[in-house]
Amino acid sequence: MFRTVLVANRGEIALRVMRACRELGLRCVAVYSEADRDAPHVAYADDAYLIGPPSPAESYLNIEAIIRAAKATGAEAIHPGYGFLAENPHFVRAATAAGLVFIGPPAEAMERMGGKTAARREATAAGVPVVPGVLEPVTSAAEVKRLGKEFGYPIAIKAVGGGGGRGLRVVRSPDEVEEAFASARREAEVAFKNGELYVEKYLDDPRHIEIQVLADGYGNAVALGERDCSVQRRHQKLIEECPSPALTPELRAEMGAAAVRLAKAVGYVSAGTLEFLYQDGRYYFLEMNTRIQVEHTVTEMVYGVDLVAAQIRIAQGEKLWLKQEDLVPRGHAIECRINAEDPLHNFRPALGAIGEYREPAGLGVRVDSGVRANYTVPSHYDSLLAKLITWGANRNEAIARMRRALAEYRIEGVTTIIPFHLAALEHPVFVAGAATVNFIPRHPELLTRTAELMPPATPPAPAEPAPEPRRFTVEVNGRRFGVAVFGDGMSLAPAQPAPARGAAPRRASPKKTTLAAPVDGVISPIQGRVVAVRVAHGQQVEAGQVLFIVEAMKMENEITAPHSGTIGEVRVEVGMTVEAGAVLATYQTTA
Ligand code: MV4
Repeated sequence: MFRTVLVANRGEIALRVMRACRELGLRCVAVYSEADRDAPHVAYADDAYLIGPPSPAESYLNIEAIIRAAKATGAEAIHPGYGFLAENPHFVRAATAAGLVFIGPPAEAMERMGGKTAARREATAAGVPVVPGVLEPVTSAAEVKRLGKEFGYPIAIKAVGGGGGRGLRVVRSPDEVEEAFASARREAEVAFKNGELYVEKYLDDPRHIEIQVLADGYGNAVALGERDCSVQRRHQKLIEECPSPALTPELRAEMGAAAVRLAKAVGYVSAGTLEFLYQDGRYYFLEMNTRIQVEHTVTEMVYGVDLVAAQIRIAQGEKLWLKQEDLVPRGHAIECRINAEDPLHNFRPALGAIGEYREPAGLGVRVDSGVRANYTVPSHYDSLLAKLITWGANRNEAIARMRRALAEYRIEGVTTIIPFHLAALEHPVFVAGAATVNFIPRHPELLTRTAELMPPATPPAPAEPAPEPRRFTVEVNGRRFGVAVFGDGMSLAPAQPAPARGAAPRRASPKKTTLAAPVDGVISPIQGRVVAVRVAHGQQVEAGQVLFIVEAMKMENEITAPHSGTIGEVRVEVGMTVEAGAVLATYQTTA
């Protein structure tokens, strides 16, 4: 048994996990980076520990710093959330070796499902259907051509170390094989440090359906139905729902039984998700996610099970208390991810200072948020601000409720994808429950409608420049401590009176009007790695032209010319890491 849980994550999922801890009577410890001192997850925790600089590699991915924080705060267990270290078997082993309980699967189960060809072999051995294809990596383009002949084009070349669509190439004829094979290998080597590739028959118009499982440490496992996550853009899920409009109760039971067989076969423990493609009434196992997922919420609403609390109780050694026959879906739930992105500019991240912030409420509405009013969202992490989940007695009620809740949501100062969601939820294909993974690319009218629904621009909330901390020496029980007070020192104080509506800006400070850009240049709005440079010194560019691609949190972001003109200096090259606000190129002055 443990009494204190360290949550090795940030944002909405850190809060989600801490809420489950509180309900179970457990103390919760937050960790935070220098960029997250003011973050809601830090304020919520019983105790919080600084683990390093803003960059994830030095903070939320820093295994040693996190284990040190657990030791220093008396935590006995670690919940990893999703992303960051959640599927890293080295982290599991390091935590266990330090005497901590890892709230998640054993390292061995992670490893058995980590490689995609290994996962396909495990599935095949457990009698779970996989997409027709190979069970061992391929070694040459010639071999891929033979497989193309055998399975028939199109085929998919995929990375063994892959996930999230990276290293995926669709090949439609033999003469495309050489190039696709070479470029998939390059991408896989860079992304996963593993250039191994494999081949599957390509399904042209599948749905993404995933099965939620819970397994205990005694060989028991149950399935909690499916989630349909077909509404994705470049492998980023935007809308998820439970149940899938496509499944019958019979198929749900069959896929659930297949998922339970496979989870048991690999010695899985905790919450896990098995991803499938579903097309023409058939399902095919793709891969397993050995973590709690972003969209676990819709399953919770429909099955009435707190999945995070279940993970914790299983980690405490409890035997599974749920019986498969008792797990019956009730009603329908939908989740819309509330990302700070501009849907009209390729969903590029639009993080910044949130001013007014008001969440929807009422029957059947759940908001899992990582932000609040008057909060500057750090640019070092992903763009997920919050998740809006609605439950209804049936799918139409859940949709109507979601449209109502989206319309109530006020987030001022940053651009969000709420208008895109409103457009998707009124689209006849979505309303009919007919969306496949090609829904967004095949319906450009979604973006036309999104443009109509965009709110008028609100002036960005004045970003408070980080003030110098004030330093004090305090004495606690006769021991002296150096204390640094960041901000106004009031952000943790309860019941701050809200400023009256229409009152003067929170801090009238005439100096803090919008700063003039110090240089006339092309600025990266995000921190990330430069993966393409499409401009050179002296080049004439048009406003909106894509000049750079910066990859951040596994997403490629197009950086465009803010206005037309002639480029002076190009200051970055492919492979460089840039900070948010970095000048990537300058314009030549015309004066
Ligand atoms: C596929 C496929 C069609 N056929 N495999 C993309 C990410 C990776 N997890 C699996 N992906 C796909 N694999 C075969 N054999 C289509 C996709 C795919 C996709 C899958 C799930 C959700 C969205 C998608 C969007 C495009 C392609």
